[in-house]
Amino acid sequence: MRDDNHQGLEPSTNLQDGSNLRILIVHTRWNLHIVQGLVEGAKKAMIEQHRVKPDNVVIESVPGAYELPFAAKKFLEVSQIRAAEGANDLMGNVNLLGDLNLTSPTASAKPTTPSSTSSTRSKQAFDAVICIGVLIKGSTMHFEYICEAVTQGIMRVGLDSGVPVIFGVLTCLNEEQALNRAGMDEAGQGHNHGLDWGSGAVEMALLKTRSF
Ligand code: RBF
Repeated sequence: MRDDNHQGLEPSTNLQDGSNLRILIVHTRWNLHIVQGLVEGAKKAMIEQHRVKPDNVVIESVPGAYELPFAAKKFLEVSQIRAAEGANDLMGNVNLLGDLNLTSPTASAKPTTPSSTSSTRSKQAFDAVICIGVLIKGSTMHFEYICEAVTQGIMRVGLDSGVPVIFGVLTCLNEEQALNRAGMDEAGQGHNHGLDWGSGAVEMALLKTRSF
C-alpha cells in the first residue's frame, strides 16, 4: 500500500479523449469548503487533460453524502429520458418533461433559460457520474453507517445502470486528513484526489466504446 499523500493513480499511457463525453458531478454541501476543491480538481482534469467540453460538465448538489446515490440515480435517469425524448422529437413527438433548473453552489454562474425548448437543450445522456463528498468521523457511529451505505449505494447505481459512477467520497478521521486529500493542506504536501476522479470518469466512460 502506498503512502496516502502520493497520487495513487498512474496516468494512462494513451490520451483518454473526452471531447464527446457528457459527465455529471454530484457533490455534497456538507464540508463544502473541501468539497469545492475536489470538484474543481475533477473539472480541471476532465477539461484540461481530457478535452471534455466545459458545457458538458454538469454540476448538481445534494445535502450530504447519504443522498449521493439517490441523486446520481435520478439525474442519470432524467438525462436518459431526455436523450430518448430528443430522439422522439426528431420524429415529431412532444417533450413530456419540464425543464430541471437545479442550481449548485459550485456550478458556473451561467444563467439558466427556463423557456429553453427541447431543441436548445443538450440531448446526450450522461456518460459517467462522479459522486463527490467528504465524510469526517465524529464521536458516534454515524460515520460508519453513512460510509457503508454510500459506498454500497454508489456501486449499486453504477452496476444497475451500466453507467460508470465514480466513488469520490473521502472518508476521513479528521478535517486535516480531508484537506490533505483535497490538496488544500497548509504544508502543500497533499494531493487533490478530485483530479484522479475526473480522469477516472473519462477512462471509464470510454470503456463503453472500446472494442476487444
Ligand atoms: N454528510 C456528509 O456528507 N459528511 C459528513 O461528515 C456528515 N456527517 C454527519 C454527521 C451526523 C451526526 C449526521 C446526522 C449527518 C451527517 N451527514 C454528513 C449528513 C448525511 O450524509 C445526510 O445528509 C443526513 O443524514 C440526511 O439524510
